[in-house]
Parts: sequence; C-alpha cells; structure tokens
Amino acid sequence: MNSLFENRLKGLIREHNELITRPNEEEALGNGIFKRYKYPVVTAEHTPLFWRYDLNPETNPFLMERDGVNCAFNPGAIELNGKVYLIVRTEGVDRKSFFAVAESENGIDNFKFWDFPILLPQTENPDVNVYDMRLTKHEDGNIYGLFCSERKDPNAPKGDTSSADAQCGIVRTKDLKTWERLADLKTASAQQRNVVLHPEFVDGKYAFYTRPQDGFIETGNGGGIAWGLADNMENAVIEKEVLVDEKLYHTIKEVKNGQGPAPIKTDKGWIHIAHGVRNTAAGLRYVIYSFMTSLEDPTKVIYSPAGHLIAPMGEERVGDVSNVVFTNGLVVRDNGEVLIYYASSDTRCHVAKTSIAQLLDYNMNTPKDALISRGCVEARCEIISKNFEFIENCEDAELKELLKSIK
Ligand code: M1P
Repeated sequence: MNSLFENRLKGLIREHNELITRPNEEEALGNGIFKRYKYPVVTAEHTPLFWRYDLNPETNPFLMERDGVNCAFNPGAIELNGKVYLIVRTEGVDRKSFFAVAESENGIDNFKFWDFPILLPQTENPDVNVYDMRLTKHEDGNIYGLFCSERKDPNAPKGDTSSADAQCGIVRTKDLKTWERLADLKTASAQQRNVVLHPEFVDGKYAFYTRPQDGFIETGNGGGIAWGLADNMENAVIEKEVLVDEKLYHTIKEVKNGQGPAPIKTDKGWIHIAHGVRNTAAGLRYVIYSFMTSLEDPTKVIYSPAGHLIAPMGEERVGDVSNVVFTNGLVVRDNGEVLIYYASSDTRCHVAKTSIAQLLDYNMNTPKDALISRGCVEARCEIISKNFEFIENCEDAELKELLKSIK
C-alpha cells in the first residue's frame, strides 16, 4: 500500500468517525414552539465511506470517490423499540435518489447508516427515481412506506427530455429490512406527490392524504391537500378526492402545499405538519406549517395558525434547491416529545424538537391568517394591548421593571 493511499484512508476514516459521533447541541432559547439543533443530523458525508470509495489500493491507487453521494435529505421517520430510524432520501452524484436507513438511539445525533441501502422491489414499470417516503404504522399491523415514483412522461413531445410523471409508490414492511412492493396508488388525478397514509381505518377503509396535481411541478386545479379512501392496499384505488387544506392567495401556501408525515392523534384533534410553497422573485420558497383536523371528521380543519412553523434560516437557506425546508418524517416519543425531521434546501437533514403540548398550544392559540394586512395588524394590536395590560397589572415589582424596559 502506498503511503499516499494509507494516509488519505486514515484521514478519511478519522474525519468520518468524528462526524458521525459528534454530539449535537440544542439552541438555548428558541421561539418557545420548537428548538433547533446546531448540526444537521444526517448529511451526504454521513453515508459510509465504503459506499463511496473503492477501498482497495490495487484498483483505486488515488483513493478517489467512485460512486459519490450528493445529498441526504427529506427523510421518513419511525420509532421502533425505542430507537429512531430515518429512511433517508439519499441522492447519488448521478441525480438518482434511493432510500437508505440511518438509526440513532436518541434521534438527535449519532445517526449511522445501515451497511446497504434499500434495494426497492419494482413494479412491472420500473421507477426512474424514488423519493420522500412517508412511513405510517397502520392499525392493520403493518408499516407502510408511501413515496414518489417518478418516470419519464410518456406523453412528452419528442425532444422534451425533462417532463416527468409523478405517482405514489407503496411498500410495506414490519422491520424496515424486508419490503413488499404493492401496486402504485390509482386516483383520478393526472399526477400525485406527497401522498400519506392515515394511521387508522376510516369507515373500514384505508384513508390517504393526497395532493392531486395537473402536471409534474404545477398543481394547477389540484387545489391543496386532499383526502380519499381505498378498499385495500394491495391495489389501492381512490375514486373521489375531497379537499382538506386548500392553497390560498397571498399565504405561505399560495402556489402549492403538501402533507408532511402522517398526522399525530391527540384528544383535541389530529396535528398535521405540512409544507407550503409560495413564489418570489428568487424562485419558490418552501416552508413548514401546521394545522389540525377534527377527530370526528378528519377532512375538517379545526385550527389553522397563520404563517410558517419552520422557515429556512442561516445555512438552511442554501443548497441544491435553495430557500427550502421540507418535512416528511417525525416521531412522537413516550414522554410526548416530538422530533420533526426536516431537510434544508434539498441537501441535508435536521431535527427540530417540540412536544404535543407545544404543538397543541401553537395550533389552538396562534392567530389565524386574516388574509388582509389590516386584519393582521388588528390581531397584532390585540396581543400588544393585552401585554400592556399585563405589564400594568404585574404584581412582581422586579418583573414589572424588567417588562417596562422592553417598552
Ligand atoms: O425542491 C423542493 C421540493 O419539491 C417537491 O415538493 P412539491 O411536490 O411540493 O413541489 C419535492 O420534490 C420535494 O422532494 C422537494 O424537496
């Protein structure tokens, strides 16, 4: 073995081991709704060296990357036997995404990829690209993974080598090791992305959140996050989609939106974490937002706080597709803690820590979008007036002085 190879190998191993064992650090104050962490939880550099390099000095004397990984983002998430597993959308330098499992004891740091990525079983019509798996522990006893299966648009005119057709692929598993591929979901919509399985039967049927869309990028008349029922999962067919959370003019979901992970059941309703997209002079801006639906009628929105829950900040703003945060995975821990896994700018994965109590408070007490500036100012003035009253009536003299100092 030449010394160049040996030194480089030792350096790479040291660097990699430091990265995947580095403790993460929670931010000090946050906004009271959730806490960010200092470091991304999974990046392209977290993928094992033996995925990317030929480690044999005979066949790779320069120890060069033979099969590079470009990014690791949009992970599905699940907790099993106390551990957190991410099904990471891993993208090779060849632009193809694939799924790979990374696991961690605490869900905050020390994520380690399993030795091999998932060799996804195919239907008779092979996927060209697969991404954004949403995992649902369904009450039928299975774990379902719904993901976007993308193929070249068969109706694209000659010379158009970029138009695609997006549909919902479905797999199921019990252990994340053995995956059974089921038929793609069928709906009346031309294309589907961001489809998520509801965890419970509704009227004895499987219930889905869908995102009907006219084309690959444009949702067009699709209208927003929709809902539909199917008799079975083996050949799931949704005859009718009804709108649950529509896209709206001059909001964070003006252009389109999509359900994130499967919703969280609480005694006050289902908590949803979703993404909303608006257009700007700098291109599309993706943020994460939340809303709640009724336990009695999951198609009915009962709380809808204005604006975003998480927007891209700092280094999150820059990446392969800049100005994007996107989520399709979360876990709820036994103590009510909620870990939201989100990706920034289609490049890396982060975690935001909150709780069911915080998400309920946020949803139920944040002002709704008044949809006009005057209405938003009225809502803000109400908060200001109430605060002034609180400061005036504060009986703790020291706190009152401190509060007065911010006026
Ligand atoms: O590039 C941003 C996101 O774009 C798509 O989301 P949507 O379907 O709402 O447009 C997805 O491809 C997603 O993976 C990606 O992060």
